[in-house]
Amino acid sequence: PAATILGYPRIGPRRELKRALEAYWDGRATLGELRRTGAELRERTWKRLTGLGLRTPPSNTFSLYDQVLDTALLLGAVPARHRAGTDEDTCFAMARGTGAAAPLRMTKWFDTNYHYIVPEIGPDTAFALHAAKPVSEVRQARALGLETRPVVIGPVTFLLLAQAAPGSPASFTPLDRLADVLTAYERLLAALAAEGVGWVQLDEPALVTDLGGAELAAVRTAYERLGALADRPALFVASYFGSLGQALPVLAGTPVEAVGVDLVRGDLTGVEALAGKTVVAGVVSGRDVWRADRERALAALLAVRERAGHVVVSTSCSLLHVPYDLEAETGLDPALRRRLAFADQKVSEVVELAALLDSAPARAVPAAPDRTRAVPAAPDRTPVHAPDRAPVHDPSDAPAVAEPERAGRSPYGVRTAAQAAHLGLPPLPVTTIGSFPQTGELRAARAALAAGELDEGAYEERVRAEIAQVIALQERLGLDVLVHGEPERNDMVQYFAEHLGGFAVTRHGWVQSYGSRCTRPPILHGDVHRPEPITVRWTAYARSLTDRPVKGMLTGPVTIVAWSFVRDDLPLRDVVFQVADAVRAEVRDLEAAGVSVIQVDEPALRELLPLRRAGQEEYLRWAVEAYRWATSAAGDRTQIHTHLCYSDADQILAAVDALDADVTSVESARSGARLLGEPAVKGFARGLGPGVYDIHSPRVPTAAEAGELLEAALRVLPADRLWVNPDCGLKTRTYEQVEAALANLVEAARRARPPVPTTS
Ligand code: THG
Ligand code: ZN
Repeated sequence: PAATILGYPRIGPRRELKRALEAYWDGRATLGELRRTGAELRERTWKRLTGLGLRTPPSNTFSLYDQVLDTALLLGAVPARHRAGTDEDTCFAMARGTGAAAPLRMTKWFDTNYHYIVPEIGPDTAFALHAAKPVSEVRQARALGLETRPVVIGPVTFLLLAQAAPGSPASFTPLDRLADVLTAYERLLAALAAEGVGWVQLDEPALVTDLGGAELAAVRTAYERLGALADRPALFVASYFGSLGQALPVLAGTPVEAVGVDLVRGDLTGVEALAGKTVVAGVVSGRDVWRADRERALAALLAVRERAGHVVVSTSCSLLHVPYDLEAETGLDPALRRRLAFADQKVSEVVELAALLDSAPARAVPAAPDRTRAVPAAPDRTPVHAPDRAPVHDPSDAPAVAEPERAGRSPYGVRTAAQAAHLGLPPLPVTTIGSFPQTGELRAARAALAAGELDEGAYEERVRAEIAQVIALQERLGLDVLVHGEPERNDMVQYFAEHLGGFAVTRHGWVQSYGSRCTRPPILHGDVHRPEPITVRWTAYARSLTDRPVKGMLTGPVTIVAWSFVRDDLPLRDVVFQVADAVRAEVRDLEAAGVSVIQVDEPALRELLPLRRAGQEEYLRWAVEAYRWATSAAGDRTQIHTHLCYSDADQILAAVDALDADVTSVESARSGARLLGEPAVKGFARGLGPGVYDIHSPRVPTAAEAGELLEAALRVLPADRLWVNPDCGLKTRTYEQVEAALANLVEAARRARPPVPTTS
């Protein structure tokens, strides 16, 4: 049968698109140059994919910023405030804002570390097809002699991911506009048919979440209407990140020609309903970097063929979430390397599996029930690893998962008294989230160290000098709890991975996070252990420079795991607890070094939340337990802080309270009123620092603005539990902005503090 993939990375194997975008945004390159880079990357991708054996590679998987944003542009769903002279400038205005217009919101793409731009749809949004991008990609490929399959986000997922435009009536939801959106999709299909396109892929990952009756009805309406079009390409509806569940029989009842199912995270339930259609079977994971287990994959493919008939072999989702090419990683341990597959290797796996399936005898497999077991039901729990992978887990040094220590810390009320006596902080203490601006000089020093051009000692001196400056700055500004500024860290997860056993890091393994921003997710491949303390010497050095408390800065176990590629031969929970053990040891060492405030961040707590409600409670239970295990080594006097990045933190605030951290800082500068209005905030029983400085913007808040947010917070929270801090780390800001903003925060806190009876 045929082989295909649902999508491919687009930032460029050497992040060529990142460079081109940032050059264009900074005015260092023309739009023509940016367009040329895009065209080169697309050409390279198609040639590569056909070279690896795909007959009809996907097109329109390229994006200058984000595929959901591209779909909004395609459908004409552009807020008036963002319209600009060119399509590209309109796109960037929506994504990044302009001097005059706030950008659209950005949020996580399902349970990945990719972020999409949230379209704004209102009752008056004037949909109008603007098919230039997919059409021109089809033409560009054809000029190279290649036929492609354009990929577009499907109408149901598009509307479910959109938010109601500001000013929409309370009863309005974007799905109310389904009929109008479908008219635009009909025109798109007609336009692609006129180009001679054979197949179109409509991505519907939202169908793997819990859908209600209205959503399922929308699926039926959408695909009956699009399927009924007389002159159209064949329709391939791709689902991914889980099982279709109730949406499967609904899709099966529509005239679409092909349905994509994720057989890595999902299973075979109900596939027989797809008999008569093509089943695009996602058996090669697009979410990890492990080689596929051929036998399991082949068994799943045979089962699909047996039950449904016509099969195409595919990846479980787009390869957007994995790095380009393992060949670029020459520094990896060969034993580990043999277990790995990046995007290009996964394309080859799909092609090879298709050939294997072709040569497999038609009825070689016993009937159904047994076969389903070949495909894991609970994807992130069940081993699907390659057969030659070394056994890595030694049960004898299993972490203390079974009985999380509870005796360690007294209840919050008891601890606060001990901490108040020990720390002697004023009400409304001012602090920061941890990182200070990363100067170009510092990045250059780290690059020089990696390249062997700077020795360890000189680098260490450089970092110490930076710490000393950051401490002096915070003392001068009058902050109450200081940080060392994290000049030694590249990325908060990469840094810990570099210092823990059981992880490998890559040189070129960049994966897009949003827009031009990428991360290099570490590879957690073995049992995690901490050979020696990681952060203690930097924090201890910072402490030696000041009499004020210095906060130790750690990343929490869930976040370290969520932002890494994780071994799949152990339950995720066990892996998280192994990391929690390492964090716990670090907490203990920091405390022993005299550090009395320790922040353990868990910004990805929400990210690993299962997409369907069924598994959410259990997940939150063990995720919270792992955090408490990591932090409960601290004594009562040691104040534990945590930080969560996203404004939708209110959705899981109950779980956040259960983390039992003494102080939690959250993003709220952009959405302060909304967050503070949440009942969960009123009920929040511990210290809270709602961000009063939006660090995602270059703007410096005035003391009056910060003061207003503090006054609003004081109406919901008592002064002895309220902290004053920015929204997030200061890494991406300049010192000029940070200095001015922090001075205003200190001023606002001083004004808002209740008058203190004078004693001296
Ligand atoms: N680290 C990791 N994942 C993350 C975040 C993070 N996911 C969510 C959130 N923060 C937002 N994502 C990013 C990702 C990357 C960057 C900023 C926010 C970024 N990256 C640098 C770049 O692309 O130029 C490279 C960083 C590096 O040198 O490692 O700025 O903080 N893992
Ligand atoms: Zn943050």
